[in-house]
Amino acid sequence: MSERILLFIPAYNCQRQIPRVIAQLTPERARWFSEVIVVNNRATDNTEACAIEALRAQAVNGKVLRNDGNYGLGGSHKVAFNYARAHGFDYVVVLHGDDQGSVSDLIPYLESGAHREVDCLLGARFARGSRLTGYSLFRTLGNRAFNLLYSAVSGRWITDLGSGLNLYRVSALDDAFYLRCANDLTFNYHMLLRSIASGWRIRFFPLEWREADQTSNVRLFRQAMRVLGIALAYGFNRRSYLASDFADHASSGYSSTTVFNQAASESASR
Ligand SMILES: Nc1nc2c(ncn2[C@@H]2O[C@H](COP(=O)(O)OP(=O)(O)O)[C@@H](O)[C@H]2O)c(=O)[nH]1
Ligand SMILES: [Mg+2]
Repeated sequence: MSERILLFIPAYNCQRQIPRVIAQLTPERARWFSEVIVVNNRATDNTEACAIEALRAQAVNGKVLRNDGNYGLGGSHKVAFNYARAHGFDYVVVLHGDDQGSVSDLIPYLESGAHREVDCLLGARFARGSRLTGYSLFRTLGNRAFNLLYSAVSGRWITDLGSGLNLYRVSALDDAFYLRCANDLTFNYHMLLRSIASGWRIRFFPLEWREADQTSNVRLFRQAMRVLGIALAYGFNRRSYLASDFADHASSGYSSTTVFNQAASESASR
């Protein structure tokens, strides 16, 4: 089986956590990924240097891409999805750079071949078997309420609107509706609704999600209002929602510069 899986790590101001995320890539886990790209969304701290140092210690084909502008978390997904399509990958795995999740929660599904049966495998923080550590009750309840609302408007049972560990089949990205999803932290909400509307085969899997030294950049009230607005827009006028473009960088493209490029054989651990 010569399938090629890209591991995409979005990173923004996570200098303390990014070394731990990259350290998750022990040889047994790293062998699933043909390449790892850390997409630095113009962090203002030492995220980029920390990512490079951590990649050097791993036997992986690893790159650090620096976005040419701050495109948001959604825009960073667009950089990575475009990259996966342009470079002939079969699947792209997203693992957030702030070490809230563990790639090891996904690997059993790769081992069993579950990814070949679906268009996306979505990590679920609120499914049976999920483990939440240090996550506030307030956020848990809010997320569960939104899961119910989105399930109602989409007609599909949803156990997470967007965790930080997901897999997408690259061929499913070919109709490029992801480019019309918002560039901000609501990207995953849009992706989920559009993938349901497109008839994607979606499977949720339980994972562990931790909140320790991470500083979430989500402003809860503003985010909640946006998330509500998206659900209402979809629920009340799906056709007009699906025809809309929520991106704000659409014309400028999602260009990035490769600032570090390592072949597995060059890395320190060989
Ligand atoms: N907030 C934020 N995070 C970004 C951005 N670009 C990439 N990221 C990464 O996206 C992930 C999610 O962001 P975070 O603020 O932790 O959101 P939360 O985990 O949903 O509370 C983190 O791993 C960030 O490093 C960005 O422009 N803003
Ligand atoms: Mg986070």
